[in-house]
Formats: sequence, C-alpha cells, structure tokens
Amino acid sequence: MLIRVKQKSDVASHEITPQSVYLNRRAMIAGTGLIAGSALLAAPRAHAALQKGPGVNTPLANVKEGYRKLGEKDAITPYDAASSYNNFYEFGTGKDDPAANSGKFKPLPWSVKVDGLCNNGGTFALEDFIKPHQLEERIYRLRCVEAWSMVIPWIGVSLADVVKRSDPQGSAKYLQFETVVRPEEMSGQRSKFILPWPYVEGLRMDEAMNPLAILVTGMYGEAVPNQNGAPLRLMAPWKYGFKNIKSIVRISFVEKQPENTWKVTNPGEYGFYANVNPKVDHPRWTQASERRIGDFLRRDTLMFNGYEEEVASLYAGMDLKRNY
Ligand SMILES: Nc1nc2c(c(=O)[nH]1)N[C@H]1C(S)=C(S)[C@@H](COP(=O)(O)O)O[C@H]1N2
Ligand SMILES: [Mo]
Repeated sequence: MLIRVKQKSDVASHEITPQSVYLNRRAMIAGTGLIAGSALLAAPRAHAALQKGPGVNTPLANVKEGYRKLGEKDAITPYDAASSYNNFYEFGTGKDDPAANSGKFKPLPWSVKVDGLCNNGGTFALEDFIKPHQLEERIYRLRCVEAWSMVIPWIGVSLADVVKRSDPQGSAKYLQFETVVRPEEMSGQRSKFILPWPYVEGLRMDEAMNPLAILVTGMYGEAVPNQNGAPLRLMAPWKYGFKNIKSIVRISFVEKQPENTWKVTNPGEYGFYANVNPKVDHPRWTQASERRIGDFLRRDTLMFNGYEEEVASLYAGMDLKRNY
C-alpha cells in the first residue's frame, strides 16, 4: 500500500497546502475572515482513526483546485463540527454516534468492485481505482433532508471520469452504489431494525455524468475520517445528504432504477431523486429553510441547494413536486 501516513514530525498539512493559502485569500476577499479563518485554525484533533494525507497515494501538491463557487453568506464549516455531527447509521443513529463508534473501523486496505453493464469492470484496490484520475479539492454545500447544512472542502475525483473509464454499455441507465457490510466493526449493522444493510444508493446515468458529482477520498486536506465515509463516498451536492452514500465497496451499472435504502425504508417520505427543493416540504417539516451548523438564525434553502445553473437541465420536463 502506498498510503501516505503523516509522521509526527510532518508540518501540519493545513499549514503548507496551497488550499489553505487559497482559503485565507478567499476568506479575506469574501469578508468572512473570522469565520472561514477559524475553520482553518480548527485543525483536526489527534484522532486514532484519522488517516492523514488525502487517503490515497497522491501528495496534496497533486490536488487541483476545483469548483469552489460559494455564496456571500457561505463560510467553511469548522472541521470539528463536520467530523462530529454526522449521519452514518452503520455506527448508530445519534449525531455523535459515528465519531464515537467508528474508531475501530479499518478503511484500509480497501477495494472497490465495478460490475454490471460495463465493459471495463473489475475489483480494484482503492489506490488503483483512484490513480488514473485527477484529485480535486471542491468546496460544496451539504444539505441534509433533516434541514441542517454545512459547507465542506472535499477532495475527490470526477464521477464522470470513473464512469467513462468503466466503459458503460448502452443498456446501462443507472449507477448503483453499495456500502460495506462489516457488522464486527459497524455496531449499527448488528441491528436489523435500524436500516436494511447494505445501504444502497443510486444516480441516473446523466446525473452521474454531471461535472459536480464526485467520489470523495478526503476533506479539509486530509483523508476522509471514518465517520464521514472513509475511504470512499459520493458527493452530489444538489441532492439531499442521504444520496451521498459512504464507505462504498461496489458500483454497478444497471438498467433499472436502484432501490435506494431510504426510499425502500419509508417511501412516503423519501424518493429516488431527492433533489434539494425548498418548494416541496417533507411530510413532517418544512424544506423552505435550514439550519447552517454554527449559525444562530435559519437561512432560506436554495433550489437544487444553490446548484440550479449546473443541474436544472437534468430535470427538464420532470415533475419536481414528487422528487423529495
Ligand atoms: N452508508 C451510509 N451513507 C450515508 C448515511 C448512512 O447512514 N449510511 N447517511 C447519509 C446522510 S442522511 C447524510 S446527511 C450524509 C451525512 O454525511 P456527513 O456525515 O459526512 O455530513 O451521509 C449520507 N450517507
Ligand atoms: Mo441526511
């Protein structure tokens, strides 16, 4: 394995990365220096489970600055909040359960199986799976269907590039993703009453090909921590958080719309598309506004989580009222 594990003597990556230089500059330009600056100072705590480095064999210097268009009122959420307030039911249903219970989870070594209706599938060691692609740092809003949100600097690769490399067949209409099943390491999976395992998610092929969709290996300049979906998770920022499946072990090219876990579990409340939409309320609460973690006042939720320009054309002619 060629994973870069940071030594004690290393300079903290947030002190030397071009990203931090950029973020400082951005913070000053945006006039949000205090908030965004504090995100930088909130260096990750020493955490036994935290793999240092972007998770795969790529020095941070090889991480390209990717998409980072944010609104005036968006500041990066402090690392401590993003890594301690989580949804990852494999480790329990409480917001602090994933951080508390994922310390024994072993994200490495890892392999990813690509199968189904494609000509270039196989089982790949994670570093081989990622290596052909350009790692990018992208700063995205994350909007949970429970009406809270964060802003997180992810590191990952374009999902479209992974799809192209897999050489899908014409009959492949959707991508289906599966989370690892390891009840010995994932206490929530020892209960059948939480969710059916494995957690499953999916995207329509054109959604998967949208340039915003990425497969994430890192965040805040380091490997993605266990509680955030180590070592590989999806990020499609225009959709509710539950679409962004964690700890992916399998990606399948399929003809039929995948039966995603939350839709199967509660079809009256969750669907397949799950696009962020302030005009379609959850049956039990409003989706018109949200609580940005760290803020006191709620803010308006944006159509497609603020990515309307980038993704609205995917849904032309579709009834957006029925896609929560
Ligand atoms: N395998 C798996 N993936 C998952 C979940 C889960 O419970 N299991 N929760 C989802 C939900 S509801 C949200 S909001 C996001 C949260 O991601 P974060 O903890 O990195 O903020 O992960 C999503 N991915
Ligand atoms: Mo969520």
